[in-house]
Amino acid sequence: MSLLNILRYPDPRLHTVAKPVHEVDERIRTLVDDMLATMYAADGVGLAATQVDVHEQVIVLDTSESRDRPRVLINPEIVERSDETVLAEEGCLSVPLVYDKVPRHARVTVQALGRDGALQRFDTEGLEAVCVQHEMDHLRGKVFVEYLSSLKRDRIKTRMLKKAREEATRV
Ligand code: K2U
Ligand code: ZN
Repeated sequence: MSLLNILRYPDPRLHTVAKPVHEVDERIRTLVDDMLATMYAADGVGLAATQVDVHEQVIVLDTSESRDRPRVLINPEIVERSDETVLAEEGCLSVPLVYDKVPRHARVTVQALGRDGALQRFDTEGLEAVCVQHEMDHLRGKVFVEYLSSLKRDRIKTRMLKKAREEATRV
């Protein structure tokens, strides 16, 4: 298994729209395994393939306390969503150290292929529902800071670019 490089906002590749996976084959299973290893290593609870510069519809997540109950979502669709919304604090591995509240549907029903290629359908709520919506935004080329005001977003962009410059000049 390999740890993959996570793109940092405002990298333009984060705004690429992911394409559907045509076959859940060895290449996709290896990608899933590498994404899971990368997510756990980065202490994330979710990761979209877009964030590792692979523009196919693959998401991994694990919102369990024990960090040992991964979900793999290939070609995910939200087929039902509650009218009720929640305002939850979000972060993003592509926008480190930035947290802010984003409105999300409180409950969603998700349909996707699993790592074995089988169709799965489940209802979820709470942190997992927020995470699924956050990750599916990534597959549409959307980063959570785009829900924030332009003033906040511009400040974040400036901070991220400054951080990237500092890291590039660090020996
Ligand atoms: O997409 C990512 O960068 C992974 C996010 C997923 C996520 C965002 C918001 C809410 C739940 C999951 C990371 O896991 S960021 C870590 C995190 C987790 C919960 C709340 C805030 C930040
Ligand atoms: Zn994210």
